[in-house]
Amino acid sequence: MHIPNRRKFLSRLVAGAGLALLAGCDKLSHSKWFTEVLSSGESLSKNVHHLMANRKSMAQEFSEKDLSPDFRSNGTAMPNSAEYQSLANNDFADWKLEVGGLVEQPQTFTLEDLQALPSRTQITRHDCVEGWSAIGKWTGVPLHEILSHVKPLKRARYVMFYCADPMEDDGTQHYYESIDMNDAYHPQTMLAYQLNGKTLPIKNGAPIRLRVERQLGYKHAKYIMRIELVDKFDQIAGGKGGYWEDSGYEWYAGI
Ligand SMILES: Nc1nc2c(c(=O)[nH]1)N[C@H]1C(S)=C(S)[C@@H](COP(=O)(O)O)O[C@H]1N2
Ligand SMILES: [Mo]
Repeated sequence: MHIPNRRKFLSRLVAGAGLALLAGCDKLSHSKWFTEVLSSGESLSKNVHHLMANRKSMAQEFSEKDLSPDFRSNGTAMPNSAEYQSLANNDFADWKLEVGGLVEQPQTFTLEDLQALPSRTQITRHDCVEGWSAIGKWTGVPLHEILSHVKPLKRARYVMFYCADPMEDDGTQHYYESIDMNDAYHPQTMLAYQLNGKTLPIKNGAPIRLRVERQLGYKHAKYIMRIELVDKFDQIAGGKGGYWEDSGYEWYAGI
């Protein structure tokens, strides 16, 4: 059988990509040409294609008419912390987001800084494991914009989000979450500062909350105070990468 060169090239490329992917290498999936090769669908082994397509796929987006009349709050509705409440009393003018860890250029961003960066708006469905869903319109700064400013080191594998709300009365354990670099660079992953065209309400995570659309509700960290890039999280808090994960929820809550 005659196999054109391009086909040969592609099948070798894809075989390699499959291995890289299984080895946890995210580099290829961030490159534009690779995504284009993938979407050509040419010569792809079914398994690799399935795996990659799922990890690159967009969550469904809806239209204004689908919006839920009220986007309910779940979990914390007002962080029980003096620091947070004084920031809130001043409309978060003094709030600063620290982004550090395994990056070349740690940086802090004010809310104004974040709002000055390119923004994105999307209407998506939020699914909570407690059995409710809501459709909301989110506006925010794509996380990849932030990452392009701080420049993650090659060994960074996860993005940690540390939140303002204490989860125990003694104030030691705060809500936190983590995602991998694949979700971090996904076009729909954002730090949202608006819900349904208005300033994000406190009950939904002001001043910013994560939207990571292909994942269940508990991954969408609200009240984010600090972001840290790490290569592992087994030494952080309960070691499972998130507040609910530490008590048994799946770390990977996506498709
Ligand atoms: N900081 C923080 N983030 C959080 C939570 C929380 O209690 N604290 N609850 C999570 C859960 S279980 C869900 S379903 C969503 C709820 O978001 P909402 O309050 O905007 O509905 O936020 C998630 N992020
Ligand atoms: Mo949830």
